[in-house]
Amino acid sequence: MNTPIILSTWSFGQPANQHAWQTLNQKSALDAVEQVCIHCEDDPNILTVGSGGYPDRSGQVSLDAAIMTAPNHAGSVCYVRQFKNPIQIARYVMENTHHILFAGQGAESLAKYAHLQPENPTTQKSTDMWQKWISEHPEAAKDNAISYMPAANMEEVRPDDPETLPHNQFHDTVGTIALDTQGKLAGACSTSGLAYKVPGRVGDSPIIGQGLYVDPKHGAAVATGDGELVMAVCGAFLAVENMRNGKSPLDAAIAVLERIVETHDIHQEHQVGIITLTPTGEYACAALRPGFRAAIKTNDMDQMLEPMKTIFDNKVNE
Ligand code: SD4
Repeated sequence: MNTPIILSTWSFGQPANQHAWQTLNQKSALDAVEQVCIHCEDDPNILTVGSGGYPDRSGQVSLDAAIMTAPNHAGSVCYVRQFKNPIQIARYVMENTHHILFAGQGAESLAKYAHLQPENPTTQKSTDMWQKWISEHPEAAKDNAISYMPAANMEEVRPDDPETLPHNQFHDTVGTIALDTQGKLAGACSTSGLAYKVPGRVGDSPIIGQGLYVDPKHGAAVATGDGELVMAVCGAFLAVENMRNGKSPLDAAIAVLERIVETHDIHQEHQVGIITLTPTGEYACAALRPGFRAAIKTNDMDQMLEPMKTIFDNKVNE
């Protein structure tokens, strides 16, 4: 019998871990990671997962999600605009189709088989945030070619906490990995992607091997932050591959971040956080820069983890 463990990205991962804990103990890692995502998708106060997320430049929220237990057992969806729980459609894809990724209306048309009711995730709050954003960024709102980068670590912004305000806004994802009492690993992620993205843009989260990868023999990894940086190096796959090649969970994640830095000009808005977990329950949390946090829950622990190592020391490049 294994000791169960679950790790989820960002502060909202902690209540989500608590919500999924019984499921992890009584059912499976797979059910638990799905529960973590549903918990975040259903919470309208989490501004970029599921209902009430940050919209794209046209004011519409679109959602991406993925779930995985093994290279031959994965499902994902992207550009979902009529359902607030994309993770449940992703699980349906994994368990009931021969395919891995469904997009847009194709993904939505599967939702009825997963017994989901349509519900537009674009809420009044999403619309209000969008209207404020276009009034502050009139040029970017008109021109898709103008790049707009959310600031690093906006996932930790809380309006009631002035400490977090300078790191304002705008992207976040719940990514979660778990090991159950049977020694089985599972991972999942769910997001509305980069805030104010160009309509149609899809990030790393729903692409297997980019935002999420699980190999039952070698480990699991999820990435969060700037999807384009993660996608450029097949981030989650590379982290698990590094563990397969003998690196510790921390060195595996750091090697991915180093690869990103080697291949990109890193700007002060850039942040990538990675969490890793082995089939024996060793874990790590690493990031490009401080500010990323992950929640961990075991029989003995229920707390937030700071990155064990970062590539840069400062929250933003100076
Ligand atoms: C994306 N990686 O769509 C996601 C966003 C994210 O924390 O993880 N934000 O690029």
